[in-house]
Amino acid sequence: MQTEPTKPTYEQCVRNFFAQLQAIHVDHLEQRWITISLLVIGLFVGIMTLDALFDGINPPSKVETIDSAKLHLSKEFAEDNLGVQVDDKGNVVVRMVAGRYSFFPKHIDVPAETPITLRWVSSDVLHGVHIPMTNMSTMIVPGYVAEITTTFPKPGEYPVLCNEYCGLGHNHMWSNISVIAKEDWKAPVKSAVKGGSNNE
Ligand SMILES: [Cu+2]
Repeated sequence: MQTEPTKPTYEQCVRNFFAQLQAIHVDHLEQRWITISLLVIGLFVGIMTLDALFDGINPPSKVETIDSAKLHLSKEFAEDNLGVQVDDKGNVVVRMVAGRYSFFPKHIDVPAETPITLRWVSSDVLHGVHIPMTNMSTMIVPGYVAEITTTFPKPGEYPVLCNEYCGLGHNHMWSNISVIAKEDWKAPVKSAVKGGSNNE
């Protein structure tokens, strides 16, 4: 009489797997390179984890759409609404448009040691924005709003650079931000922040 083979348990499968793994002959030199590779991967993952936890460097997870062809007609990114504004809760919000080959407005003043929410849109093609010495580095994809909150550690002039090739004038696409001591900075007199997540 034939008996039906019993199904191996999960534990047996794991044991078999490790037994087979141990039976494989791995050359000493190979073992050394596998160890080095794993250490390098561990190092990179560790750096990324530390950056994400302590420096706020992580991929943007928010998806907010906007019609790039009608930015001038949108409430939020209309020309007179661009630049620095302070909302009712006292948060500093900066709105900027990236277009071939500049960032608009061309120059802004913001306070140091203050969390600043920067909202970017593109009026034409894919751009990028990078501000050295901060966690500010993102792509500005047409049709989407890129948002990053950053803090400028100390007063000074910070360059704003496009880091995605956007055409022949790409290398001229830069701007700058003046970071002023917190106590010397005055909020621009403007109408209250308009717009937000409802740009359509
Ligand atoms: Cu560019």
